[in-house]
Amino acid sequence: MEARVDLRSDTVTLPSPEMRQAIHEAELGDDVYGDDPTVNELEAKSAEMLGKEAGLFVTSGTQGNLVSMLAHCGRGDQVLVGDRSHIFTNEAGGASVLGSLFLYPVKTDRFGFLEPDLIRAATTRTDYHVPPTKLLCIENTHNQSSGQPLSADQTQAMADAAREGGMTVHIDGARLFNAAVSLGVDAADLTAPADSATFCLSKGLSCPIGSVVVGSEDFIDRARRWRKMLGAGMRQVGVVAGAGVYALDNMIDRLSEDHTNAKKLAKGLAEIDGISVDPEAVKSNIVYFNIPPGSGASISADLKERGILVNAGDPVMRMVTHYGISSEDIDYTLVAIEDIAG
Ligand code: TLP
Repeated sequence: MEARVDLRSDTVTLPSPEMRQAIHEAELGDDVYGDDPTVNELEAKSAEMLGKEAGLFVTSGTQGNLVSMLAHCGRGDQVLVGDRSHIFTNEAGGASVLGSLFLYPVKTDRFGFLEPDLIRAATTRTDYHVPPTKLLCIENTHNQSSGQPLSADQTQAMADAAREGGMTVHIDGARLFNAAVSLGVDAADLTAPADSATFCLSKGLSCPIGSVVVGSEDFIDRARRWRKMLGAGMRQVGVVAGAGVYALDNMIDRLSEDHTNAKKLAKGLAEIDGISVDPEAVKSNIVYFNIPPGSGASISADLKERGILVNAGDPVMRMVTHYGISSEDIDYTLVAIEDIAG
């Protein structure tokens, strides 16, 4: 059956007709010369929305995190990351391979928070036996904690502990606007305690490509050089930046619909025998739930038969809501899962 409900990730979102129109109408120039007005607009707008001096359009969240780590640190430095962070578990060790940085995992609590005392305990400065800690990376929302949003106070507490140890602070805000919408705060409040942040356009904001890094002018200058070195000095890239500008104006408020759908999904799943999930823990657009061990491959195959796509986790499965998922899609999915797993 043709796929009709794609819950694998919010990365699968397609641009709306209006976004395609914005792409069509985007003014273009050579961005390596700084001549693409649409990219310049996107970078300036992003920086303003997140309360930083400057922005940099990058190809992906992974690239945004990588150029940020490279711009904050030097060869042989240590970066503190959450042990269940995307940077540590899903970015192919790029910071170590390409930047000679040492990633040190700090235990993440179940809400995506890194206890300040654990940050302090992991801080190294003068001992020559260990690489010096230079940077703390925080993830907001925290993907593997069911997309938990971290508040400005939590972020401040982590950042304070890092600064005591002389570190700078980066936020992997792949879904930062989901966090802001979920908490009902300005995204800039969430980035205020940090030196830099990355957010993704190509996830819940539904753009086809791209992420933006924000920080001080100096930091962005260094990140721009790293982006060039990584081969991502792009030319008439306003064709995709146009989607980003459109998204920042039009796609943020609607993220609350995705959160409502995720909550509805979690509540429905909690009613199904054999499945366990805490709907209260679902605060944005990501639902992780437990299935009977060994059943992941067959559940995902059976769902696929009914046109529902999920990644085959076992015994923990993930579903992500987004612009392409309606409330009816959630109903359809719950009926299917009840049938298959219940
Ligand atoms: N996450 C993807 C997969 O890679 C797991 C997903 O489907 O959730 N930070 C966070 C917190 C992310 O969740 C992701 C992507 C990234 C960074 C990387 O973004 P991209 O895929 O643009 O490199």
